[in-house]
Amino acid sequence: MTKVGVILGSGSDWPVMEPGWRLLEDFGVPAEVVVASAHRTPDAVREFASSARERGFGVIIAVAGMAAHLPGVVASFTTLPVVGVPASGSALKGMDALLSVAQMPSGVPVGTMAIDGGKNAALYAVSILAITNEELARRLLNFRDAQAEEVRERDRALREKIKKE
Ligand code: RP5
Repeated sequence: MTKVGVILGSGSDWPVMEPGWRLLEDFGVPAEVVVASAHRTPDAVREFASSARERGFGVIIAVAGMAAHLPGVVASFTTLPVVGVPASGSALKGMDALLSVAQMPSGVPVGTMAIDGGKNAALYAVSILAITNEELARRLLNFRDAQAEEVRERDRALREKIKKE
């Protein structure tokens, strides 16, 4: 199956991506994670991104905080879809990363997730792969059904609690 590549600007970004990583595991999507910084180890970023397509990746999730040039730099080295996740661990609480991920120059797009949106990034990656994978599309529908049932259950529980009070 086509793989998802996850690139973190720092090991400290892992908690942002961990829920998404678990989700990829639950969906049975093969994924690889690498820590590579656009500023501290730019050669590693270039190597990972420029060879990603030929190594079987179909989409790349790039997580970074602060200036967050990482998703843009990754996108400059590949034509695979790149999903950027701004991380909140800065004095500006991720607003800096959000703006720099979203404001890419025309011609080199990066899909921008919410601040700390690692789980949605994983779901988005799965939905990209599901375009050509019916089994994954079926799992996405099951996920939505389970999610809806959870909301209905909370609705029932809250109404029940209020009635008793
Ligand atoms: C960014 O700087 C990283 O993506 C991380 O979010 C932030 C802090 O990195 P560390 O100093 O924790 O390595 O480049």
